[in-house]
Amino acid sequence: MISVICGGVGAARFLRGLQSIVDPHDITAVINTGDDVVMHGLSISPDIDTITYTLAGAIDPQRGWGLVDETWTAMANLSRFAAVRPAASRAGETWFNLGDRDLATHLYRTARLAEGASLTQVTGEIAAAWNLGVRLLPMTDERLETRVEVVGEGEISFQEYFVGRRHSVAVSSVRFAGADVAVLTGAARRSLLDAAVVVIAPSNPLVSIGPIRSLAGVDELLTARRSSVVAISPIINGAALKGPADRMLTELGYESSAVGVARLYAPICSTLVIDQLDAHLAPAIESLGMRCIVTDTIMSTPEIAADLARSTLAAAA
Ligand code: FO1
Repeated sequence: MISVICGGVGAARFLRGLQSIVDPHDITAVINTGDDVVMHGLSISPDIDTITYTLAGAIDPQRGWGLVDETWTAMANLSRFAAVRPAASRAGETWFNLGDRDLATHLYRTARLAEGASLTQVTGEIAAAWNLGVRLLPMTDERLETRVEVVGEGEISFQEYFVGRRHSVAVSSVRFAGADVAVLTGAARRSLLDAAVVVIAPSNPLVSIGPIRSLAGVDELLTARRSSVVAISPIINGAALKGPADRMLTELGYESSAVGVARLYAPICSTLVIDQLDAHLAPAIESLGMRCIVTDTIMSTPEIAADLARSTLAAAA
């Protein structure tokens, strides 16, 4: 059994590679829910959605989120109400795009949560509806919300930062509201304890992996089994392939490099997989007490993702 600690796009591509080389039923994904947001009264879990759609082969390949062949009729029709919406109202907002096909997922999730189902149950049902073999688990069934302090603006939600501001504003701090109350689910805990190998996917260490690590006991659990925890650096040649991880690391006082990632993960993880472009950083990473594996980590094709998964599992063996 392999347990993968996941954010969104990078994790989804890694899982797609992994499920092509091992039985998908032997893979569990423990997924960040700090990005979750309520829009139009609908419960949206972006990282769970991205992983579900990617593993189903239904993700939009250009955007990296949402469904392929999407239409946007519902969104377009919301603009009718812009002129009549009272100033203080958030009804009918259109800055966060929900495609017509994607809406079905959020309608189903919201209705099941309202019936009293847990996010773990609903995520399993949605994964089953897409015939996924990989087991998808939200990190928690409680609300934990990633909040971002933007320079000159104050605190906003993660999606207001990521989508609303196109993550192009400087950040001075990040916090995980509710982390003192939210708990890692029992299923996620068992997966992280029982797996032969735990992989930390190439996701943003601060706002994708960070929320999972903020849950009580997670760092302790990983530290206790550190020798079989392997991470893949999402930073290549000093930059993130997608998203704001590089700028965020710098803005929050970390180094935007595979070495910076190694410093964050050294207490919980024995091995870091880095890209060939960063091969010269291997000695600096090893001096932190980690093994360093150098390979191609840019998952531009399913074959490269499969090779990366193979190297990652070999590194853990
Ligand atoms: N990302 C965007 O950049 N713009 C959007 O309008 C947007 C809508 C959206 C709707 C549903 C969903 O599941 C994901 C969506 N995402 C959108 C992606 C998502 O917000 C981010 O990629 C992640 O939160 C970062 O991991």
